Amino acid sequence: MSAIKHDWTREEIKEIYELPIMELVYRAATVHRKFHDPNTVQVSTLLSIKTGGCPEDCGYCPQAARYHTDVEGNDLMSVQQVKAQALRAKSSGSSRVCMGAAWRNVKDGPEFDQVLEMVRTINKLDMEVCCTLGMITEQQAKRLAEAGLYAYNHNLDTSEDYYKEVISTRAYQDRLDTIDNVRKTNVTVCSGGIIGMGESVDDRVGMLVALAHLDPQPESVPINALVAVEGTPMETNEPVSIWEMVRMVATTRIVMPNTQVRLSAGRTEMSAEGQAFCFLAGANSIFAGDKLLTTPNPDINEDMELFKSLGLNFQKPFVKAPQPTTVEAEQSELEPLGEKPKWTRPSHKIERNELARNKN
Ligand code: SAM
Ligand code: DTB
Ligand code: SF4
Repeated sequence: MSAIKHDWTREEIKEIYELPIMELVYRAATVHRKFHDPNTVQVSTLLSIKTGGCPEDCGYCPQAARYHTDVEGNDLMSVQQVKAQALRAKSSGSSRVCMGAAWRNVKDGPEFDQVLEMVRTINKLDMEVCCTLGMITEQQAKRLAEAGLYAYNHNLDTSEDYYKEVISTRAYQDRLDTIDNVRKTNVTVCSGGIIGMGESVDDRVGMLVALAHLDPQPESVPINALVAVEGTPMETNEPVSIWEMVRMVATTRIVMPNTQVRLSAGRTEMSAEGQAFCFLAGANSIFAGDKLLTTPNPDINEDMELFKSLGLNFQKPFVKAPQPTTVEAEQSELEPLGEKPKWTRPSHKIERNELARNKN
């Protein structure tokens, strides 16, 4: 149906990733211009609607309860609090609100019903709504779609091989299955990963192969630089250099030409020039707001200044896909099935995760 290439090989992607930077950026910028307006950037505001206390062992994450970080666990935010934050985000130019919950997976019940109400509320503000709530079943994806969800974020994070060295409480296939469940609805897919976790270039390439082979490819691909948080197993990881970020962004742009490549975590460590290089290399969206989920992000005035200096425009909502309609809870035809999905729990030992857990 589409002319998008999906059958990228590891060799082809690695060859692109390792091009001299000037050649790489030129090629990426050329693809970028064919598929997108290079002066427009989509802005999402992140909102941590349920922070901390997560049962998973993701080695990068400050919200995993087992590690000794300063993150304080909170209960699920109220719909009114979320609405107020969404209005603030809208007034500062955001076209999308992305709500994150420190959950392993979604469970049917009052908390999920409250999230569905948040989705309805934000969609009615004419903003795109994204959720990142962990693993979801097909029925849960359908209920989110019915409420008016625009996008679901679920990252592959890294290659299938390296994933086993980062997380032991779930498997790569669970990530792919959740993305597949989202694909059974009209909700768009946001899936990307993190660099700087100690992975090799081959792992970065492996992740891009997995994402590029999805058909359709994700509408949005976040590229995060690890935020090394004290107390997590990756607390002492070396920061990634701006050139690694540029390479990753440019390669993503070339192999997924139609997607919005999101310059995600790690922007506080980048200069304005570094970020401009990433936009030139094909990044065309960012997360805005003083905070990501629990870690700092450039403040909105800084981003406004950056957009002004670079002559960038804010992308309006619903230019890439139409606004979903919201079905009210009382009119819903979808029952919670009360499923007990069999998400995997490989439970192999990851030494650095164990060390961080047992540290006092
Ligand atoms: N609990 C849900 C899940 O894991 O799918 C949703 C929230 S989770 C925090 C969303 C994503 O944030 C992760 O998949 C990971 O890519 C990113 N992330 C988490 N901690 C990070 C860190 N320290 N640095 C960079 N990215 C991070
Ligand atoms: C994504 O890829 N990055 C965002 C969003 N999706 C949910 C989250 C980044 C989190 C960084 C660590 C933190 O602030 O807790
Ligand atoms: Fe939990 Fe998500 Fe953090 Fe993993 S990334 S520990 S699932 S909040």
